[in-house]
Amino acid sequence: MAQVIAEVSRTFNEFLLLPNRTRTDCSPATVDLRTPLVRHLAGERSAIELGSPFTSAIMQAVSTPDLAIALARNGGLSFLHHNQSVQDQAAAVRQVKNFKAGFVTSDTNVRPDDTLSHLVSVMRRTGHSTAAVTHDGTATGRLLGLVTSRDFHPQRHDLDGPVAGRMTAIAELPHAEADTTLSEANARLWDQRLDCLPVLGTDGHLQYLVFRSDYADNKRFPNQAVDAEKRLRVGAGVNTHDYQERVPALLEAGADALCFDSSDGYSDWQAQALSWVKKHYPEIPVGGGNVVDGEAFTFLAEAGADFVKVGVGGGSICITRDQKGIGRGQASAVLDVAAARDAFCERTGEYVPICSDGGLVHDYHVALALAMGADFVMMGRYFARFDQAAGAKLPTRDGFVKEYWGEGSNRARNWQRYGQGGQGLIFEEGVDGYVPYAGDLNEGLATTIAKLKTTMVSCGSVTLPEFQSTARLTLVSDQSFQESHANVTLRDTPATIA
Ligand code: RVP
Repeated sequence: MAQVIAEVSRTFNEFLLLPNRTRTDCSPATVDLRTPLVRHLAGERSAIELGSPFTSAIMQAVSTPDLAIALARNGGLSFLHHNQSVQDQAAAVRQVKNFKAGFVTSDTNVRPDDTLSHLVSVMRRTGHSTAAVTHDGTATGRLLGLVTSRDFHPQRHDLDGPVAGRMTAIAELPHAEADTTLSEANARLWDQRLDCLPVLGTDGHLQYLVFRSDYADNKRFPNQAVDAEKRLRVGAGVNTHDYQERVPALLEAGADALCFDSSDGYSDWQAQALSWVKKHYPEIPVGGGNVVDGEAFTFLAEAGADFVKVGVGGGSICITRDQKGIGRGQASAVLDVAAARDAFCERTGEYVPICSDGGLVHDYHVALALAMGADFVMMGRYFARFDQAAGAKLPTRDGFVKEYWGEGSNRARNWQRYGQGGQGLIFEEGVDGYVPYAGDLNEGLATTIAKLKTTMVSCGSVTLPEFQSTARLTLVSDQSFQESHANVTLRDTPATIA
């Protein structure tokens, strides 16, 4: 007869945090959201730490290079999806690794013999008013000068004349060497009262432009997740089918961490794949999952996983529970796996971080997941709402929405993630839908981080380990759940007030 686990399977909505005493040293400004990403010795620091405990889902609709850049600048990490060719995924990793904050690849470029009217049309197309004049009109050609919209006027100058006649030539143009840091470039912009500083390679070819107008933006991200060379960090999803080809290509492209991505990671396939990576590429951290109980966590940790993802069936686009009857409430899953993580650490002296993946509906669910022992969270729906995600932004009667579809939907057909036998999906495990549009990731995530910090302050914690070890949770009844919400008629609800 099957074993029935006595404990009910619970979700985040069934819990609330109790406030703890808030000390005077405890304020949002002193809260430190740093968290370990990968396996490390207990009491030591993880080789990769995130500045904030957020990762974006390994999904077509979510983790684009643009989103990875924005999230890493905010201290988190994206895992670029593997539902694309090895070459395309490696190129996406390269795009993130090549990003240099404040160093812009010029998109407005002309040749010296191009006419001013051509320049006007290029500026109109890009919306930018500074153009690089290079020998071949490309972003990386030999720089001959800069020309801006202030250098000519259609009524004063002959628009059929060449750009060279109005540009500031390279001989008179302050410029920087390739190894210039952003703070050195910014210092020159201000000291020499420049609007733009070109950065050149040794052969005089243009590499980047640094703009004074980006200065405030560059100061905005004190918490970036960067590698030893100050490049933004990025992760990549892999699967148990083509990993022997995919893993080396992703490493070559510069991925900082990999993660086996499966709707059910408690399998010999995943253990074999983890061991293969550990044997051939011991230097690259690799995570596993997804699991929902301690037994499965221990299995993957022993197989070499450097972190383990928790969650089956809770994703907002996921219908695995409806289709297969497999899954577990996310709160119960995280609590069970966190206990196994601590027991594993006690036994081996090694701490293997865990990630709560999927099913985070409200911002406060992030705090609950962390309090329950998750070291970081992974979110799909949350990030899919932002400009930087892949889905199209579409107008509706009430505003905008973004497309968001599951990896197990017919649209994504990520059969490598779902063990249905053979190459293809026999039935869908995900849906294709819309989420409310939420604008720029930087602004949305700042609000979520502000809420998380104030929750931690109410719980008397300034670090995540402190939060995890001191948080007190209570189960809520249906009645107290209802009491949690506003209990008045809201102003923007049409209603007759008696
Ligand atoms: P959510 O944040 O609730 O949108 O959930 C995202 C998670 O859902 C992903 O990280 C992944 O684990 C899971 N997922 C992705 N696609 C599907 C599916 O099609 N069923 N599920």
